[in-house]
Amino acid sequence: MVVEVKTRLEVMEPNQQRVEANILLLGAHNVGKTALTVRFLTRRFIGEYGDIESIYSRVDRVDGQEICINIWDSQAGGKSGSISDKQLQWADGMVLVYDICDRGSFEVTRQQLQLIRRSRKMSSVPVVIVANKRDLQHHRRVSSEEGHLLALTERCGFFEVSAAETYHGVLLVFHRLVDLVRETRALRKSMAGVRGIVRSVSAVFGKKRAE
Ligand SMILES: Nc1nc2c(ncn2[C@@H]2O[C@H](COP(=O)(O)OP(=O)(O)O)[C@@H](O)[C@H]2O)c(=O)[nH]1
Ligand SMILES: [Mg+2]
Repeated sequence: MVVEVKTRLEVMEPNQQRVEANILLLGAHNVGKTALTVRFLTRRFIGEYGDIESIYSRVDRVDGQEICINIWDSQAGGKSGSISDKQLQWADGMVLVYDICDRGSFEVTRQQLQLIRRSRKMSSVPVVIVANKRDLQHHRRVSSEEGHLLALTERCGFFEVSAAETYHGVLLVFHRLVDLVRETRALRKSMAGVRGIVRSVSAVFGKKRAE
């Protein structure tokens, strides 16, 4: 069961258009998905989190535009790294989280990226990879370079953060992804416009040739 939690942090002015961004958090168990979500929503790090799958909402202002950020803090993933069709359909952008101290979790991220890039609908969805728990340097099992390289080859954003230590790094992750979602939407819209023009031009010239 997925629980929906709506947190209204700002009141919207009348007649203002609200933009929504659905962000799906994926990754192996225990990498800090809920810790990152709670940090972003409340600025706090609590330490222990339950295992309730939830969708949270926060209204934010990014580049002067009001945007409702919906975050699906998933429980799926595990070793298989599976992602449901419902999740794929819902998401406008994805955060793939691994724990720098857990090599297995990095492999789950790799598998999930392959699943996403192979899915026809999702191959161009904006993705940000998050290497979490950077405060635990002495237990590190995945180097920053490996994370960077994966992000570079798969055309993703990359951040190393500590949900335990800072709010700012976590805020940057979500805001970067929201930026990427907006850029992707604008690109799709202009592509649709160009396709429309091409269709109209071919219709006119096609008709002329037929006459
Ligand atoms: N040291 C450290 N521990 C963290 C960090 N983020 C999460 N944790 C801990 O890792 C454990 C799993 O976190 P949780 O958010 O429940 O992981 P999830 O299963 O991916 O949702 C918890 O004990 C958290 O306190 C971090 O940045 N640093
Ligand atoms: Mg969790």
